[in-house]
Parts: sequence; C-alpha cells; structure tokens
Amino acid sequence: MKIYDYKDLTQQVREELCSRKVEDDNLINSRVQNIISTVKSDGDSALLSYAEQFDKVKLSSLFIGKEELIELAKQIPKEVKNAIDVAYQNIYKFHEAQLKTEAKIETMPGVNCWREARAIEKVGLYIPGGTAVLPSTFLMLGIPAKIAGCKEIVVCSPPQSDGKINTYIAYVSTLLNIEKVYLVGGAQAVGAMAFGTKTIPKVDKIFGPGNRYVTEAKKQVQNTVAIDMPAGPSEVLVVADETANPAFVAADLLAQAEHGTDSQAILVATSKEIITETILEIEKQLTELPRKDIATKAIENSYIVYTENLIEAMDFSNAYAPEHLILATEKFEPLIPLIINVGSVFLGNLTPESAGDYASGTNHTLPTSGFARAFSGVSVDTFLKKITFQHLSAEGLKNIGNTVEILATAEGLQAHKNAISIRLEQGIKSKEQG
Ligand code: HSO
Ligand code: ZN
Repeated sequence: MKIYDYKDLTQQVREELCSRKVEDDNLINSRVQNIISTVKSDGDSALLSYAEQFDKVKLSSLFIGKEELIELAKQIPKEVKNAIDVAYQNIYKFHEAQLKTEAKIETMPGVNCWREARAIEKVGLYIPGGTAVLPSTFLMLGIPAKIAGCKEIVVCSPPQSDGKINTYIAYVSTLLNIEKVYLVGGAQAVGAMAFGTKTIPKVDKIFGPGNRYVTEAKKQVQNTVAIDMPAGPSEVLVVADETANPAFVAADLLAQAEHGTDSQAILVATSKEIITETILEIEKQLTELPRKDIATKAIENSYIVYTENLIEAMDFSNAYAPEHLILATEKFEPLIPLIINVGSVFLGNLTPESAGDYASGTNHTLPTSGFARAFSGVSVDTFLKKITFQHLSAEGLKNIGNTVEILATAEGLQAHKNAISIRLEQGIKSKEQG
C-alpha cells in the first residue's frame, strides 16, 4: 500500500486519490444494451436462453414459488437461521422507527399544507449470486420495502447450477412473505424488471447491488424506471489515531478488500507506528483468508494517508466521501460534528463495519464512488413517495388570494390569476365555508 503524507498532497494528487477510476467499458456497455433490447423484444425466452448461456442451467421454470421456497428454507442450518432471525429483528426495529407522520402546517389562517407518504407500489429487488451469495442484502432491501408497505415486491436472483436458489435466500423469502423468487440474474434481470415479460412484472423502481453488468443495466434503464442509487465498487475509509488497535484496523480493511478486486480500503492515520503495525497485520491476516487473491488485488488498489491530526484526517475523509467510515479512535465523539460526506459511520475501536453489514440494524445499501456527497443509503424513505396536500378554507382563500393574483399578473399568467379571482367572486358563496 502506497503511503502519502497529507501535507505534501498537491491539489491534483488529492483529486486523483479521491477519484474512483472506473473506466467506462464500451464492451460491457454494448453487451448490456444488447441484453436489455433482447429481453425487451423476446421476453421470457430471452431470459431462459441467458440462463443457459450465463448461469449454465436449463430452467424448467423462471421462478420458484412459495411452497418450494418453504421447502428449501427448511434445509437451512439452524445456526444460520438463528443468526438471520437476530439480524432480521434488529434491521426491522431500526427501520420501523423511520416511518414518521408529519404535522399539518397552517401557513396562513385557513391555508393548510401537509405531506403524506405512500409506498411505491411495485418494487424490484436484485439479490446478487455469483462469487458471494448475499442473503444480508435481501434483508436490507426486503425489510424496508415491507415496512413501507410496497404492494408488489419482485425478487430476482441468479439460479444456481441446479436451477434452484440457495437455502439462505429461500429462508429470507419466507421471513418476508415473498410469493416468488425469479431465477434471473445480471443485466437481463434489470431489463426484465424495467420492461416486464410475460412472467416477470414490470416495476416502478429497481433496487440492489450487482456486478458491472447489473450496474450498467440500471444506468441504461433509468429513462423507464427509477433506481435506488448509482452503484460502484464497495469502499471503506478508516481514520485511526494512536488509540487504534492495528489488528482491528487491518481486519476492517481486509473485510472490505475481500468484497472484490476493485474494492478500496483506505487508511488515514495520525500515527506512524499505527501505520507500520497495520501493514504488518494486513500481511499476517491476509495469508489466512480464503479470498486472499481478491483481497490482495484490492489492497494493491488502496493506499494510506498520514496526517498530523484528526482534523486533517476528517478533511481528507470528507473529500473522499466514503461509503463507510470507521473512526478507529477512543476520541470519536468530537469528530462527529466534522463528518460531512459519508454513507454510514462506525464509531470507536469495537464497532467494525461487519456489524452494520449484517446485523446491527442500519442498512448496508449505501452510496459509493463519492455519491455520498449527495445521496443517502437505502432506508424506508427510498421505498416511499412523499405527496403534498393543501386545503384553503374561505378565510384561507381571502388571505392568500391577493398575493397569488399579484404574482400571477407579474408572470403574465392571466389564467392563473383568474383561478383565484373567480373563486373570490363566487366561491365565498359556495357551500364550503370551513
Ligand atoms: N459491505 C457491503 C455489504 C455486505 N457485506 C454484504 C457483507 N455482505 C456493502 O455495504
Ligand atoms: Zn461488507
């Protein structure tokens, strides 16, 4: 890992360190375009042939129904079932508290304005398969969708080579009371949910992480359907001072690195000893990891920044805008107000990102690639729309009428003015006097 000294960083180097260099891959873009248009024109038959081509399986059905999901779910090892149950409860508790009703505001006497939330009716959840099956992602998307009250939750996940899905995913479906899991992966799943096929319903918003094909597909269907957020490789930034534990810091950096070769694990530290010891710990812990090849490549893509104090460290973190920020210091409290750009924060030496990845309660679907400057992570809100309402009483109409007439006249919009004037003249006589 390359080490930079914060005080020597030129503006250009700083920008380079904060940029996520994911080159636009024209080959991936055109393949995805082709997959999406084939799914749009050929529907289910395209999905079956992509399953043969990409997932190496001849499917007899494009989905697994509820009864079979229940049967598959029974095969889950007890220990994993119990752990999923705990995670489910914590995630549920945390997200349930996000449902809030807002007060009605009387902006002028007789003029009432308020907002009400309504669930997005049809949502599509993409649950990745591939190198790591992620039942945790299913919890992180399915629970807020349920709490929001989405009517139809369409779930797509790539089939295993036996044409089924893994028992963990099946178990989570039963917890969420999901009717069907569609056996479709990759860009074809995104295309199917965006345009609909005979079997797969078209949805209003697509959620979920995925590989570069899935990410590119979500980008390409954005004119047709909403998406949760733009996605890039996962990343963590650890701010450490002399009170950090290098073994813990190394473990956190490696937890991020094992996600993918393009993941970034950044260390910003105020202590040279901590940096040296963390590097040694990374080398030591890396050799034991089953995914060490992936993690090694990701660590090679990553770097360390030495800063003289925590203020500089926080400044760098805000410029980088990480998906996850770990404050590996006993003195995290005064740093909280300095945090500006990040998806999710882990405070102190005993709070690893893994806790939030799986089970503490917060959501792990978070903005990457610097989008934390403008986006929030997934929450119940991401599955809702907020609709504004207003009501004018006769008194309200009288109170606001003249203001609107003047503004409409100033904008040269006579019909707008009339909509008020006609009511002021006649409406007061109408039945609604309230
Ligand atoms: N760190 C990932 C989520 C995850 N980790 C799932 C393990 N499983 C993105 O926040
Ligand atoms: Zn993770």
